[in-house]
Amino acid sequence: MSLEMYLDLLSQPCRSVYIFAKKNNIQFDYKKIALFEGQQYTEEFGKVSMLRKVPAIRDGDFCLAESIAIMMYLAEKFHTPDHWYPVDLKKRAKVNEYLSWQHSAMRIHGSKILWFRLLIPAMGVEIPKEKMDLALEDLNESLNLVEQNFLQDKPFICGDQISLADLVAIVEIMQPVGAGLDVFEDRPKLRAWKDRVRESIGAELFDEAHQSILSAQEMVETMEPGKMAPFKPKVLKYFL
Ligand SMILES: N[C@@H](CCC(=O)N[C@@H](CS)C(=O)NCC(=O)O)C(=O)O
Repeated sequence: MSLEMYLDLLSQPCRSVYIFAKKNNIQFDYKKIALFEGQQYTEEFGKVSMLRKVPAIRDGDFCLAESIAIMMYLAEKFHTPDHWYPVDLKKRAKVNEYLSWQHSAMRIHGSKILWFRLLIPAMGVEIPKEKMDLALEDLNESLNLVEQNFLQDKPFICGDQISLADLVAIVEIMQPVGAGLDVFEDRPKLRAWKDRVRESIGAELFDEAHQSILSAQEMVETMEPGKMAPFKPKVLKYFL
């Protein structure tokens, strides 16, 4: 049975897994789980992901959730080039350092901007200015840390070559871009790194994977009224 990947490319962890698999020529069956259609709640998907979140994979009778765990599994199973997830103890530890940090920092703050600027207003709720200001402050702090502490003056976060740290970082940073925020404005170093990462991944694959997030504003504008209503209580409880 072939490797199945359950994804919605609006989701940042899904884009990381998708790009990683495609870039490394890992063959898989793409199973779209449309989050705004509520497909994560189907009985069938519950058999793949006990967490009912994407990304998730099924490899034969083995199911796995969590993007980072999935990419580590794929890196080891398919022996992807060493620079992605180096075998060297200290190099791997530096990749792990970013991957451990991002969950509660870059990922959450980048994603919050997409919800605050685009998706929550589409539910008919305006975000109070002070909450938006705080969210932008958190985002900027995380961007500063990526730029000044993780990247420093190196071409990539862990040295001369792209690793899982850069891949995960860039897809997180693209999330607020989907809400129309140019996070690269006044950040030439970050922009140059983004261009290097895009080139290393391949511009075509990078752009294809980001197509749905970069058209998120259009998606919201053309959405049927009430489409987001079922998600509203959960989303507001989580974010506000
Ligand atoms: N830490 C997880 C996060 C997974 C996650 O939160 N996925 C979201 C999309 S970004 C999801 O499936 N949400 C569906 C829901 O909560 O109903 C990972 O890195 O894979």
